[in-house]
Amino acid sequence: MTNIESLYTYSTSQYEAVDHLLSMGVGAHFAALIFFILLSRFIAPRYRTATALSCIVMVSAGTILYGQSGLWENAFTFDQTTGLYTPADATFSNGYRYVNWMVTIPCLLTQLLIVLDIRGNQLFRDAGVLILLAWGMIVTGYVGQLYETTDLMQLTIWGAISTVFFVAMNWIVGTRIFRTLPLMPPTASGAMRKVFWLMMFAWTLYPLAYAVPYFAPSAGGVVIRQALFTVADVSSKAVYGIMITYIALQRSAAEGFEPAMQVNSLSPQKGT
Ligand code: RET
Repeated sequence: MTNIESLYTYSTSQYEAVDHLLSMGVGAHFAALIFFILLSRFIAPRYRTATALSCIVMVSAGTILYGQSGLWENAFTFDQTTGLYTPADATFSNGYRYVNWMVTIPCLLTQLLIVLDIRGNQLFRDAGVLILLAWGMIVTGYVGQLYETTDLMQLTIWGAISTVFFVAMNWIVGTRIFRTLPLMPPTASGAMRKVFWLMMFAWTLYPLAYAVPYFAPSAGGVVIRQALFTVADVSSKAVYGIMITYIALQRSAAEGFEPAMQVNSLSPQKGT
């Protein structure tokens, strides 16, 4: 057993709260996927990759959350005599999330650089450095969470190393955003500033969820942890993607992009 989730018994409301949070996460990501697909034709090709990356993130995160809810349902059985959900043979693990971030975080970082209009070699270099820092953060965090039920010292050490990567990554993200703001159309720069603060808020919820075994090693703590994960997921991926797409739309409009007109065969053509 590697995660504290598998240690406790849950009241029906605690068990259901987690189950419902995970299902809500699945729904939010697939709903946002439709939104991104529908809006992509209104975005100039120069920025469209940003929205396409959101589609990848939605499918990847939505799928992992679907897996998490199945895992949760299999990991506990209802005990008629006590009225509680007790651990079954299968164990629940948050580790799948960490591995999934290896895919989603590079997409989130790259789409940011694209709407900042960082291009060519600069895009390659910035994305490369950010992705390596993100992977360093994830791998060390993944190793740390393996110890959360056995050795809190290891959890601390790996968490601290992971945080060094996290801070370095945020520093670069912040400098890129604030350096580019004056060059952006005014309609987009306000939203970009909000994107920065949304990232700082949402991304910080993940280390808080990691630290739950310190401050609330209990069934209630597990509910708090899964709630933190869900708020973090919906805001760092779906809401963030909507804001990135909004910026891409504003930049497209500012550069005079118009989506191809629909031909309506029933209305009379001009000049006839
Ligand atoms: C870990 C380990 C403890 C220290 C820190 C962490 C940071 C995790 C972050 C995750 C972000 C995930 C996102 C996923 C999107 O799909 C690894 C929990 C600092 C920042 C944005």
